[in-house]
Amino acid sequence: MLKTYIFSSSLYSLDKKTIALLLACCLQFATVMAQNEPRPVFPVPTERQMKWQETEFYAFFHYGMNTYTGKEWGYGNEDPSLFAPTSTPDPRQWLRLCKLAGMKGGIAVVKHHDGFCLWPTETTNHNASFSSSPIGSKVNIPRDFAEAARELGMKYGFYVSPWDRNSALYGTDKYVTDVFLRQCFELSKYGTDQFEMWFDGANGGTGYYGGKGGTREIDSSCYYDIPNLRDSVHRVCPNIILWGLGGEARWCGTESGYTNETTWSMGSGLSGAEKGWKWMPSESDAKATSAGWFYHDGETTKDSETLFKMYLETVGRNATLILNFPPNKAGRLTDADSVQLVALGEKLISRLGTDLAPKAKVWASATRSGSGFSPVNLIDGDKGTYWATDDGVVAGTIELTWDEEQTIHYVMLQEYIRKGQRVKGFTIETTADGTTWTRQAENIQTTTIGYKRIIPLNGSTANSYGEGYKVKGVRVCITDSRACPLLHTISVF
Ligand code: FUL
Repeated sequence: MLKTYIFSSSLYSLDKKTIALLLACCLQFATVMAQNEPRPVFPVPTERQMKWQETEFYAFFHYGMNTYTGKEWGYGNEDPSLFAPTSTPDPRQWLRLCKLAGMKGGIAVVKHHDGFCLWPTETTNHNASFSSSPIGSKVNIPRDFAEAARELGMKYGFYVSPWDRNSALYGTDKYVTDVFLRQCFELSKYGTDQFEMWFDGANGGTGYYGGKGGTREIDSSCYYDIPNLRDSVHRVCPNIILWGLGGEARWCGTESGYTNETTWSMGSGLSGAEKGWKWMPSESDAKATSAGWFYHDGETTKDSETLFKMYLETVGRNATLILNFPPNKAGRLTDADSVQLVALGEKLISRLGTDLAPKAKVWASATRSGSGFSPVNLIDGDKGTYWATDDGVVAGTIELTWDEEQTIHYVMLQEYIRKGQRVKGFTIETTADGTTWTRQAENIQTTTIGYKRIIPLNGSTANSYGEGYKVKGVRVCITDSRACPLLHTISVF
């Protein structure tokens, strides 16, 4: 009663313009309801997590003091003069080659655990400008890397090791406020359009620590003041994802370019968790070379077929892939890297570059009532439109058929994850004659989909291309879902 009175008395006091605005809002609300838009199933990604997810495949570049000392983890006592590139490092070359391989961006290590910074920071003398090498002292990787990325239309970000084996302050609060957080902010001056900041969780304890040596134990869940860091960084770099310690995307749990066939974007580790309460999408970090993250003489580069398999086992399983190519002592990727990168790019284009779905006829066993949820949305090339079923309908079949026979190798599925990751089970069938349907890739666990799932129809990621299947139709049967399934794309290659 009281509420009604307050509402109606305040309504009388509103001018005509405001009432018109209110009515327009009500009308818009009614229209949305009429369209029967499905409710989200929580958790859902933030806008910046969506943009990050769409980056899919990007490079990692481990370059720094270790490149010259041959180590993987410097102790922190290395003389800056040891940093002596034989020619000016060329981030443009790194990124250009990775772009040819189909990558959309890259992350450069600008400070590893040895604390040596590859830009003229005010936070420590342990940085490149203190190198006595004439080339080394002029190095500024974040500046050149960001410039190159912008020029090439690629995304970029930095790896800044929270653990610092050089700093005398490491282990005290002063290290966090005066060194680590300031370094993060210094880096924002090279561009606020960064897409990811990589915060590794390693904290091996021992180090040089300004000559004091010994071990420092910290509790990484609170030591780095991550919530404060995250809020402050987002204010400056609105689209950045703080990976790892930053808590906005997770480590998939291996460093081999592999994640489980079932990968939820909630929870942790290889599979995530269907009932996880936080959106924490998976990233897989992997080496393209035979042993270390940094360049070491004598190491070899994996061949493009192996790299393609890693792509299928990460990007094709609802994770992103960050693939490491270590620049050598001249600050360049090697010729062997270049050969495999170009070959990988060619494989991605020839195997996953021509989608046959848009020229198919599409049919679904069930479609949500209201307007805008037609199965045609699955092949319209628009990630903003999707097919859906009615609330309570958690299964459905979608058929793509062609008049002419097609030779196909892969099926790619994408959920409309803005409203949550839903699908719990699906199968794929093909037909050669348009009548008899045969289940394909039965050995693959076809559970959830998420942002992207790629199924090699022969069931093998190692030897996925093969001869292909001559078909006149493909069927995707959604067998279970947390709520009505929402798919925005089906592609057939
Ligand atoms: C690890 C680090 O300790 C390695 O040196 C490397 O940087 C890798 C990507 O992350 O945890």
